[in-house]
Amino acid sequence: MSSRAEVVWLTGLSGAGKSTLAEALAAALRAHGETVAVLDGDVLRQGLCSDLGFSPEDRVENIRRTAEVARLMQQAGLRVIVALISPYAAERAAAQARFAPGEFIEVHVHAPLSVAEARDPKGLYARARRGEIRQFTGIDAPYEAPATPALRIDTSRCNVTEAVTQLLNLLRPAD
Ligand code: GGZ
Repeated sequence: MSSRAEVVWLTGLSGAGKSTLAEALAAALRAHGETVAVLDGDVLRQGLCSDLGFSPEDRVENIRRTAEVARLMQQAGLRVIVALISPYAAERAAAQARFAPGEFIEVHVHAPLSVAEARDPKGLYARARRGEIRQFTGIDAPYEAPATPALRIDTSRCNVTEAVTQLLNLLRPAD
């Protein structure tokens, strides 16, 4: 069996809770002594992916770059948690294909669109509804929900602690 820590790939709508769960899971794993990197789409888009927008082509490239960085980090011995909308099933499959079997865990962080839109922490859904932002996932750009994720967490039905417990139960203990 591989001794590399699995990559946890959190996919879901903006406002579904990916970043919150990524940071909470990272904190829990660090408390167990793991060295953890979080690759958050919102952060990556400020640097590594600052040349990319939200066209389908740019999202494909965004997912590809993120998967590649995740792979490099994982090979260097880190636990990697990805929080990326990653709306296309084919691109998530391509990301998974970069890893050995069992080393990529796809988690659908789900909230009904109405819930994600009501949270709207940055006001992006409101701007998308007003037409100020185009190609916004869930409004006028698609989100292809995973058919068979390792785990689906409905963040409208459980709290962060419960969600982290479910995530931890998926993972092998660190070597
Ligand atoms: C989706 C957008 C958009 C559009 C800006 N569509 O929830 P956030 O605000 O803080 O994080 C989201 C982030 C999405 O980046 P990703 O790299 O995860 O997307 S993808 O995997 O589809 O490439 C959101 C914000 O950027 N944002 N405009 N049009 N989200």
